[in-house]
Amino acid sequence: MHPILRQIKQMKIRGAINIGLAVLDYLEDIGKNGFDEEFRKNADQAWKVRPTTVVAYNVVQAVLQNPSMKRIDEIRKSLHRINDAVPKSMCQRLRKLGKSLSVLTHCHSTEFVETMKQCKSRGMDIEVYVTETRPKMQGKITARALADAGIAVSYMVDDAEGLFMNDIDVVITGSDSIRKEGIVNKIGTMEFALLAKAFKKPFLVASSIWKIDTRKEFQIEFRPARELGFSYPGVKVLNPAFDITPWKYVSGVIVENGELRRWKDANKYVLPSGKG
Ligand code: RUB
Repeated sequence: MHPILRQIKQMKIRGAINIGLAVLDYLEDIGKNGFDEEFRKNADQAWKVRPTTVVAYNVVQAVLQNPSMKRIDEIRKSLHRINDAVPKSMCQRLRKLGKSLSVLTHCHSTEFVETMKQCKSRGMDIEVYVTETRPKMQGKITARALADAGIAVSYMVDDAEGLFMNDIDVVITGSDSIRKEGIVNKIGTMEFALLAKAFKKPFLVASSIWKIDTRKEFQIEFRPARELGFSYPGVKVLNPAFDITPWKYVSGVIVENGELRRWKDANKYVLPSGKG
């Protein structure tokens, strides 16, 4: 396996946009041998390494439309712009909720962390609760990044979210894919959304038009059982990496130039890959 794809598989590179950027590095590397049939075949393998995360798929489709180094570079610039545009939109949305906000999040999303930094730089008073996110503990990445940015942050076990639901103003997560069935994100996200609904708190998602998923076939990635650190004869260990939050629990999905409240709203956007 190509070293970049191996790093994606082993989650040394992770998070939807980072995976998309790494896939572009991979395409650039294999493109050095030319953009022929072999390139097309190998390009199509890239998104299958972590199949749930649609950015990788959309990036591959966009490059395959017109494969060249220039095209790869254009797409790279477009992905980099997300981490500026989406946090800006998200901050404007959050400002409507108040100047001082207590936020609950799950896992690690670059878009979420950048949003919190933007809000702070605009003078908002932000406090974040983050869950550890078993079994890979990506909550630690979020907690460290926020603390390093001078944002008040508390770290807690995954099942503590219900206890703090009364104390927070809004739940925000990242997203891997926006689909007809709902929002695909780290396993556990659906519980956050359900609790938010029960406690009448908004559930917002930081996303991007690159995450709109129009693939008919879709699979939730199941990772190796060994990541859970438990085995016993007769016990089947399940390790799904993502879940799907139905649209009825979602208050808004923030993308570059707007907000989606239902799947139908995705029709307004032509995907950069040309599909959609
Ligand atoms: C990460 C995860 C993130 C999204 C969005 O899962 O679910 O919320 O990928 O990330 P994993 P970003 O750790 O399994 O990749 O905002 O960085 O695109």
